[in-house]
Amino acid sequence: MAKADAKNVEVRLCAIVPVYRHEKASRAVVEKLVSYNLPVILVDDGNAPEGHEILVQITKEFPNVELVTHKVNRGKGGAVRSGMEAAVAAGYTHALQVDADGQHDMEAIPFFMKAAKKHPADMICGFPQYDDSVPKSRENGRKVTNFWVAVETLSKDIPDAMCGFRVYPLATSWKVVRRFRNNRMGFDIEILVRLSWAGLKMRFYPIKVSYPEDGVSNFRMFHDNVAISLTHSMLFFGMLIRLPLILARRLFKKK
Ligand SMILES: Nc1nc2c(ncn2[C@@H]2O[C@H](COP(=O)(O)OP(=O)(O)OP(=O)(O)O)[C@@H](O)[C@H]2O)c(=O)[nH]1
Ligand SMILES: [Mg+2]
Repeated sequence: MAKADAKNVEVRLCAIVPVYRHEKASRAVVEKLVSYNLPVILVDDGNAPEGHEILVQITKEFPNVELVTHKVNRGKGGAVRSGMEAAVAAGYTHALQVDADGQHDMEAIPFFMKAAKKHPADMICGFPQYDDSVPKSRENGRKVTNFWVAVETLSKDIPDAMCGFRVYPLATSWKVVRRFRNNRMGFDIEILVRLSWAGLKMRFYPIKVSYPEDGVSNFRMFHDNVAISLTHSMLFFGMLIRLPLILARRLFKKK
């Protein structure tokens, strides 16, 4: 991606916040994003009426916050997809995806904004730095995922594929997202693998992540792990089909 760092590319950045059962925690997240002058697209992913009402209130309270509503829950992937569609339609070039649960260190936002402006064609990803509050099961699940992602991309380009804090260059990402439908938890993984197949450069920067004791997690240990395993099986075969292309690109790049 030699053209990636083109100096005069105009970067119009917004934030996409998918929300399911995190309507209360999302207020602080929105407040922080707005304080950095970021327009926000909140995606209400089929929350109960009281949750929806809270999100409507937030859009009234803060400037530059748009609400996209799903009547029925679609899943995290479905929510980010709708957010991206709205961002592209509104003319944004880049989107910072942030989880609504407030687990990510929001002080890192300016750094990620700068990185996106400096490398507008690249994918800017958070590399989680957990404190002691991270559940062991989640940490181990990530290790398994990251192993499979290395196999699926035949590279170490993606050291973490699950972090919910990242900046998408929308033109490339939306083209890829339109071609697959992974509405659930496998989305975060699948999009990065597919963007890597498409030749996008991945840049990783540390982001602190903590799990508050009273935090709400939607992660369903059995259901979501099965869905993630299916995603990996499909991506593994996807890699086999693309093997000649991936190898040819590597050879060509080395010369
Ligand atoms: N799990 C889940 N999250 C959704 C859904 N729709 C939107 N989201 C949002 O997607 C983000 C990730 O959800 P979390 O429940 O925090 O999932 P996670 O971060 O992978 O899991 P934890 O590591 O346990 O926090 C949050 O902003 C949710 O509000 C959904 O249907 N299921
Ligand atoms: Mg979370």
